Amino acid sequence: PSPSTTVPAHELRARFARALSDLYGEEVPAYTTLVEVSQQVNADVIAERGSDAERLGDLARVTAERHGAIRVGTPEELAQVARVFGAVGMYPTGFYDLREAEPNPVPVVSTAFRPLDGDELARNPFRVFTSLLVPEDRRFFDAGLEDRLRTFLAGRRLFPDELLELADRAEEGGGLAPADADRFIALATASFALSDEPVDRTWYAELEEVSSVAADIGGVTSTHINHLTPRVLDIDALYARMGERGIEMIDRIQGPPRWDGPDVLLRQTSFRALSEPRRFREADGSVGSGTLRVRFGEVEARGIALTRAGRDLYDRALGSGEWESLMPRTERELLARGLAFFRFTAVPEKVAAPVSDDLLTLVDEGLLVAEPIVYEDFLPRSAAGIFSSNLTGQGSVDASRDAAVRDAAWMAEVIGRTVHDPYDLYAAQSEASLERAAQALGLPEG
Ligand code: OOG
Ligand code: NI
Repeated sequence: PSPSTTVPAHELRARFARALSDLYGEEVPAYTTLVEVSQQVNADVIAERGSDAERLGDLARVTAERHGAIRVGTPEELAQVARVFGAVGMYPTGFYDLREAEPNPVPVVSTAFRPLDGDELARNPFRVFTSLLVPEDRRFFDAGLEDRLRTFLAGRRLFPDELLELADRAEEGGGLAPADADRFIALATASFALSDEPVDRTWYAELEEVSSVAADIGGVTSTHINHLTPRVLDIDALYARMGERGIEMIDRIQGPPRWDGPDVLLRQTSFRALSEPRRFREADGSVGSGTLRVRFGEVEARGIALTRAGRDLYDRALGSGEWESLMPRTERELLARGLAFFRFTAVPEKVAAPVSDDLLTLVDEGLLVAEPIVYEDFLPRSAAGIFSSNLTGQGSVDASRDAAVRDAAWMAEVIGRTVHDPYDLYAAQSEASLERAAQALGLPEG
């Protein structure tokens, strides 16, 4: 196709996000309530606080913003997911080992597929938290169950060949011709719909004994989006309003506490998974009906991205319960102590010789404006909390048995793609802005 008729990756991504949101709204009506209440809260916050409320993302972006979550069973399936998301400009970023999460270990390792750079995020910030089952982890599964899981998973196909071929073509060409784009969106969206294929009741129940996440992944023949999360500017207000609407939320907001200092990282909460009718294959071969509770709605508020040092401090502050006394109360202190990431712009009108070579002095003198870079990723402890608050049982874990070593390098190897390091992405964004600003101020390199 000629470039002018190509639907570019960012437009495919925006359409894909909208199509999934429409689908999930039909499947889980409480999600639609969540989106409505989020939009009301956002409008109220802007009315009250003005453009200051948009410091971490303008209203257009925040309104369109969603993250979803899916769960798959094998590295091959994860590699296919990577092709589908690659077509819409979403790439694996970050590695989360939820098997290590205390007090709620989950037998998965995860990454998030998301746009990498600021311009792409601004166009459409869709991201999908994607978890991969680890059946070889002996703390959860014995060798016999691992074998049967592998056989079951090897026999299913999550994505039709036509979808994967279109995905590859889109990623190679940076987009698709309009008719192919329509087909791609339809096939991709359908792949994440809840299937009405009967669930084998005995098999599902056996897996549920070990972990209900294992059952949701390995007990059915397809994958499905299990929540979709709008972004909100005041999550405490949202939490209260959902309660007023009669929707039962989990008992807390995950992540940092509410306070009057800077918003950092990510705060999340969710409503409990709803009971949904599903068809079951019974032991005698007949098909009956029943319900499963796996899909839920979640909402999040995003804050500034922390550096590694900032993240260490965050973990200590949260773990010790000394949040108020350990965390800096101002963005300026976060910057001064190198705890958070900022984007810099120059104000050349303010230049008066001599120009300092100290970053903080430049900011204090108004020659540089420092704006927070928003956190685009996830938090393993919150993720495990979100998983577990929606599980039916606690499952069984034998901590004395062998874990399989899994890390970002392993994941990159099995999917044949780079797993991007979030810290590197934020640092690159910050450094690039600083270089441009330094040039505009006529400062020497470095
Ligand atoms: C993923 C849970 C984690 C988040 O926002 O931290 C998550 C899942 O339930 O599959 O989505
Ligand atoms: Ni989530």
